[in-house]
Amino acid sequence: DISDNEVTLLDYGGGNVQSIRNAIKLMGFNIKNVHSPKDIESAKRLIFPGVGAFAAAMDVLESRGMADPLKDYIRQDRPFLGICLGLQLLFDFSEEHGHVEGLGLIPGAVSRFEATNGLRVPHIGWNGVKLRYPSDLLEGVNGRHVYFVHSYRAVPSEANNDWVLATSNYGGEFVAAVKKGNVHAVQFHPEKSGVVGLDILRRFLDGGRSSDAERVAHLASQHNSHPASSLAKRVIACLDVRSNDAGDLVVTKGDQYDVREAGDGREVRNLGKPVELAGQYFKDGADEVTFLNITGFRDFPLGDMPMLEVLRRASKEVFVPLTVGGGIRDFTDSAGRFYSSLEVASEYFRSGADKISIGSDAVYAAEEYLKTKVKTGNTSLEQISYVYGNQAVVVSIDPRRVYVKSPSEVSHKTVKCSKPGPNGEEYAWYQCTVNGGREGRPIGAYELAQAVEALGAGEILLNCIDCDGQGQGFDTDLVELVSEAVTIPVIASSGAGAVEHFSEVFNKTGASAALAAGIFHRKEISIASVKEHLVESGMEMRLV
Ligand code: 1PR
Repeated sequence: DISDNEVTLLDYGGGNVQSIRNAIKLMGFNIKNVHSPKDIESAKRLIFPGVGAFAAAMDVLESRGMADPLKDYIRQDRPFLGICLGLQLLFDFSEEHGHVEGLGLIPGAVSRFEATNGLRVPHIGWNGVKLRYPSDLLEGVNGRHVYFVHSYRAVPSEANNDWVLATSNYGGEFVAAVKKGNVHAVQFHPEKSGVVGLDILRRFLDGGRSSDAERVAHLASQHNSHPASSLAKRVIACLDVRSNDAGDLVVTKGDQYDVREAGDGREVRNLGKPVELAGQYFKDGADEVTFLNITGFRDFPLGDMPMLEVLRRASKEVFVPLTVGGGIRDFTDSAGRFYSSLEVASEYFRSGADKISIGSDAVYAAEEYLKTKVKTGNTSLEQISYVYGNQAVVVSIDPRRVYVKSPSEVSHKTVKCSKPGPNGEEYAWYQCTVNGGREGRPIGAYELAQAVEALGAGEILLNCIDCDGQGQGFDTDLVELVSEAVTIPVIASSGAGAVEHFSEVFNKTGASAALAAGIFHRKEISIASVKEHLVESGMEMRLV
């Protein structure tokens, strides 16, 4: 039977589904794409990875005549796995963009998480799942962490009781998985939930057809259980990538953003190969991996094919979320061809990124927005967020500390410093920079964070030039300042040198994640030891 290792994928072109493709291929399955309603009718197994906005997805399904065949397929109780929006669309309606009708197979509404009482929205990260009754497909996730990224969710009710298989908690109980017969759908991303998630796909795909599938089954059965009942803090490994002087793409690491060795040659520091390191960090238990193409501001990334190749290869072995940044902006090449920032981002997504990160261009967008108070919809940030959803758009901030004697000296929001400045200054503001810290701009980190949230950022990657590579700890003054400015999640970055720095930043600030580079590259501290320390400090972490 030729369809024995074939799965039909309903990809309506709404966004970044490369990860699910990679995960399916890892299981030894071939993908048959849905081009017409007939492909749904003839499917043997159907995976529906919904991405993007609810209304846009329903529009596409209806305009291509796919909504009815999809409903029929599900009503006939044929093997189906919906993911994320692929779960939400089964419900009656969504409140995303007003009131939009869904497929109406499951009673209930899909509504937004409320960003009250410190709840950060989108809900991004590893949360625990609780099964209501045993299930072959999802047995392995019960009481474990899986990866979620969404702002809307369905809630369990009397009316949909017979569908709800599993729930999670984020400011209240929400639907994590539904099931009826052979029809399953999950709110989380199995393809980005490490071995636990891959094992769900393997089970859906008849146990898989590859040695990788066997390995997944083996590893999944070995997982010992740790308490998983809420959103875990994330530990992120970051790889700053650029070409060295010989033209090879290497992982480098700066000292306050200077990535060249001291001494005469001043070579670019080389800490390893990007794909190899990313694969290692995945195995070591990194909750996410971030690539920053740090010379992207001057070398156009679509001209930089090696970087895209790195991404393609890394995304075939890293089954936790991959974020990629650097060089996302409009660009005209030497032949006069114009590339929009959306095209650059789309190429990153196609190559395997789950989230993209914008640095310099977001600073210009924020400055303009604060000046005019008008959202033009034309900035890279707004356009990418509109098409891919704000949960896929990270803004990376590169601020530098500027001490002042009194807050009244500047119009930017200041903090009272934990440690006074060199001349006894008690306050500081954080000046945003562009082009890898080379140029300071007249905007503070607090103001920038608020502006980019308004323009559609779903998360903030908060670096600090003063702390970068120093190993003296995160700048908790800065992290708390920015955490207070926004309701989207904040990733603290720069300065990790000891496991205690991670507990410090989580205890003193509202950070949802902490990112480090140098200590992991130099193998001074393992990701596992960071997590063990955090568990001992009483925090819920995803352990592998
Ligand atoms: O402006 O959109 O092209 O994006 C450029 C991206 O590259 C930005 O995200 C910017 O932060 C990054 N970048 C540019 N230059 C550098 C540099 O180091 N010279 N790297 C750079 C940023 C900071 C972190 C680092 C942490 C943790 N590096 O990514 O990984 O500070 O380091 P540590 O744990 O060793 O202290 P655009």
